[in-house]
Amino acid sequence: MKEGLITRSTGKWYKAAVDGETVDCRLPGKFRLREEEVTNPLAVGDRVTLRIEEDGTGTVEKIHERTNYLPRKATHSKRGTQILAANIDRGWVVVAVRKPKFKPGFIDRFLVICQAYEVPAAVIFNKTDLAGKKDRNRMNEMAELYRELGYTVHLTSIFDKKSIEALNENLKEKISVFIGPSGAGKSSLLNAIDPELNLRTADVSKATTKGRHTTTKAELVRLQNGGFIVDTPGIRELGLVNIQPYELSLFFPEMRPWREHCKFYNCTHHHEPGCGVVEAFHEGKIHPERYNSYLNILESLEEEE
Ligand SMILES: Nc1nc2c(ncn2[C@@H]2O[C@H](COP(=O)(O)OP(=O)(O)O)[C@@H](O)[C@H]2O)c(=O)[nH]1
Ligand SMILES: [Mg+2]
Ligand SMILES: [Zn+2]
Repeated sequence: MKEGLITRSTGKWYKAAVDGETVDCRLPGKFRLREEEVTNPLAVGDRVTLRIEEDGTGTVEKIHERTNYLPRKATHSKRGTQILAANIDRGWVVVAVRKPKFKPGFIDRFLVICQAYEVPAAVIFNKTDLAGKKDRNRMNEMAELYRELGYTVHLTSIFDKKSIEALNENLKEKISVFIGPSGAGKSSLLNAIDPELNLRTADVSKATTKGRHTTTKAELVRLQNGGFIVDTPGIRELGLVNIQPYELSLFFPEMRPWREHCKFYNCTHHHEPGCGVVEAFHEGKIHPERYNSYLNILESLEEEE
């Protein structure tokens, strides 16, 4: 018996990393039959016990319990939650200071997803080399804000060796997910960390034009530093699943303590009288951009209902 880590889960055969090697493996039918909420029984990031056959392939004997996972937005044809990746040590949201234009709301949406699924989250502000003085001030303010909320923050540029080294250090021996708008520099950062990866990078102008969106199947890519990274899935694949509007503030760490001061248990901290969160906001205890993101996400949750 060998312990393996699932690195690919498309088609009939799976791939697993076993002692630094890649083993093709099969999943016996009994695992598929289990009636569960989740539609894919085995996802990238899953840890398994394998029986190695004479031909060198593996048979999954046991799927170990997941510490966490990130959901993939369900397609209409399938019921239940699809798993994007399991056992994630850290979810990184990667945004560029400039090119493409910085949109703070994107960060908050991803942080909420991570918070809801118990995935430790971090933020990367990339392309610091393009920042003017104003950008730099704004970036430092945002970095400070997120650090105060408890998130790891890195300011990076592919031209700044030190910043790449620091990021590399944080990905060592871990399973990480990079997510961010097309053109933010995710592939470039990974190439800078590990040139052998040789991932395709694209110009922002090309990357943002319509139709260029390619749905990549989630795959765990091995880094030379012993870490694994989920090869950047499309943003559209990540959904806010199963969150009720009145629960949303649970996933904003700075709002959580004020919720108990709300008059209504199902307060959405929007229009309700006697709202502890809105009061805290007026007292300057919640950053206006974060409250604004909260309202935007709330609106999209209410639309989904
Ligand atoms: N100036 C600058 N350009 C960068 C940096 N990182 C990436 N780029 C450029 O941004 C473009 C998009 O990068 P890419 O890695 O394909 O972004 P992805 O879509 O997030 O994977 C490419 O033209 C890169 O050369 C950076 O730190 N500074
Ligand atoms: Mg890319
Ligand atoms: Zn409230």
